[in-house]
Amino acid sequence: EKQFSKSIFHRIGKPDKWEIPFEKLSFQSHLGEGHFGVVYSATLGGKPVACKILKENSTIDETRQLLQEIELMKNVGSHPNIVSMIGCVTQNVTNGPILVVEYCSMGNLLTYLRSVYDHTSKMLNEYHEDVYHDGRQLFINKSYELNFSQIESSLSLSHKDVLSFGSQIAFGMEYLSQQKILHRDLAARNILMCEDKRLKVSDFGLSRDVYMNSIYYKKSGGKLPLRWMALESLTHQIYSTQSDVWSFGVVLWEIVSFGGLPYPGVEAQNLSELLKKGFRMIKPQFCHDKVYSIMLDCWKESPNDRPTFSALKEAFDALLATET
Ligand code: ACK
Repeated sequence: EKQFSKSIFHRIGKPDKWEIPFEKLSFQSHLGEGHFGVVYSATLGGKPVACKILKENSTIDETRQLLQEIELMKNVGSHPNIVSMIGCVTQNVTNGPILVVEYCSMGNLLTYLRSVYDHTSKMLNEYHEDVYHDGRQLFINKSYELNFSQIESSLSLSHKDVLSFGSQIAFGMEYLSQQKILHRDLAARNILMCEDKRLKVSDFGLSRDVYMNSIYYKKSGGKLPLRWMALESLTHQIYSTQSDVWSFGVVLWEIVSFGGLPYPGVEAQNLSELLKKGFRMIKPQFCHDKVYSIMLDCWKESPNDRPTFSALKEAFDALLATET
């Protein structure tokens, strides 16, 4: 199968303006692994870039997926809150295609949130013996009467950061939806961070162009991000921009819970039954009411009752404007 994948690869794609000669890339370090690819940092003419390549022994299907991702990204265009494509290597390479994208120095949002959590709980534990954590939830002994702003001042994730994250992700997703692209795997692990806490929506591994249909029916199986999926995606395999909005609500929950696993204590296979009955995640301890109410709106049962990404961006910008 591998040989076949190489031969199909050689037949695919004529070089276009995106083509980068392989020699121009100097590879540096292994950044991590995604769905099916491996990500390396590299430089291109002295500029840092990130390169996505296939894992060893990739199948023909994975080769096809990476080529599909390359083609999709060529058409996405650039936006400040979307990881943009720099180019690709598809000619004269034996180990499969390479997708070259802009480098985001701070890595993914989930890792960032968890390091904020670890740093903070360590700091709090040093100063307040009655602050303890269970899983990823922080508990504070009421007798200390620590209020949110005191806690917040010791975090490197302020309420303003939360609002800015919400606005940035919604802005990037608004752009994607205007390009008629569904993400279908919007999660903190698929959002990258650059300097100054600038966020970029990434990983179009599962995304699909929607073209004429605004709703995409997924036919075949595969590993699904169950805890991020909208109710109609879980029950009827229906995906739309409004199911991406549901996932956006889960990302908000990940942010305010410092990188917690959504639906703590719930088995993923029981999720759709619970959601059908109206069960939703409770407000995380450090979450402001207004942010929680936006989350709940994203998790409305009927897709049309959920806010649009444009409305979400406006809502976060309005909340940001009230912060000084
Ligand atoms: O937290 P990370 O370093 O950020 O670990 C993951 C890993 O590769 C697998 O996706 C990192 N990564 C992916 N794309 C980029 C990029 N464009 N810039 C920097 N790091 C990236 C990601």
